[in-house]
Amino acid sequence: MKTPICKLVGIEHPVFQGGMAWIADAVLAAAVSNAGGLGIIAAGNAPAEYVAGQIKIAKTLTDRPFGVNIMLLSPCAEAVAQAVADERVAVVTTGAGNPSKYMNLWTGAGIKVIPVVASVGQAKMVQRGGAVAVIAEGCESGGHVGESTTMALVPQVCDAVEIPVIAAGGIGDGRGVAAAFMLGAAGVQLGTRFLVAKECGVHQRYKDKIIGAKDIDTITTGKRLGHPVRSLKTPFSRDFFSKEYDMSVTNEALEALGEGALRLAAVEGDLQKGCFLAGQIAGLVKKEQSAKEIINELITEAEEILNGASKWAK
Ligand code: TUI
Repeated sequence: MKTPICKLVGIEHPVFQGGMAWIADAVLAAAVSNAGGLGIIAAGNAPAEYVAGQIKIAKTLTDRPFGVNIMLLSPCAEAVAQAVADERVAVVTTGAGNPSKYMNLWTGAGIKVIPVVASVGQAKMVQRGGAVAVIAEGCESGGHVGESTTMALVPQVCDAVEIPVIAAGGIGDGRGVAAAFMLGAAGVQLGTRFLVAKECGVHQRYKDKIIGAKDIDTITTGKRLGHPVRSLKTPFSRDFFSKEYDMSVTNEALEALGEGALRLAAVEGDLQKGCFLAGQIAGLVKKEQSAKEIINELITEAEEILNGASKWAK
């Protein structure tokens, strides 16, 4: 299955691994890239030195292209932006903000910039700024979410821009991949499915929570603070949710509640205080597999569906 994104980025299969803060490190990214997809190191809130170190490790683990995801709300975003330019990574993806002020720095370093967007307006803006492709992420995704679903967002973004569109949010198997192509996407990005990859070093309890999750086991919190985030229903997220609707709790207190919660989930596997970001597709993710097995399964399933897709049409 070859699409324009394969040639553009230099990958075998049109599958990106989502940049998951505290989770997607050099080992996972290299495993995905070695399996023919695009592995992505997540910068999250980490300092530039950490990100530069991970890039160097990834370069020892794979000869293939990989990317770095820059979380634009991070206090370290500026320094990380410079570090990826210095390291000349193949691809930069961005999330949770407007990447315009860094576009010239990255494109000048020969980096292919592929921002994550949650609306048509954002997609048009980053195309104007020099993005080579765009990731349209629906609110089925884990982590920071916009308003539109993948089903509604992807075809509208495809109509609005000339650059290739990668669909994200709610994709967990070959059916989702095939559906994304039907909406006009040239590729897909998956986070939750790769979180349970054998090469993913996240805490085992996090993987077990994903594998045990049902369809309705995620919740969005943080809308009051201006950045809604989807995570698994846990004591942490239920507590946050109730405090969010309690106006005697200040915004500062609410912000403080979330501090460190991603690390507690990903590194410590803290079932009480951790924030386990996950997409709505978690209910579909049933086992740990290698990155190669995941990608091969996605592609085989999608090809089979797409080849039989004319079954209902004349
Ligand atoms: O970024 C994500 N997912 C994330 S980021 C994250 S870490 C975090 N920590 C604390 C608070 C919030 C997040 C966990 N998961 N996905 C990509 C994404 N980007 N979804 C939506 C957007 C987005 C939002 C606003 C993209 C652009 C944008 O632009 C705003 C503007 O000013 O134009």
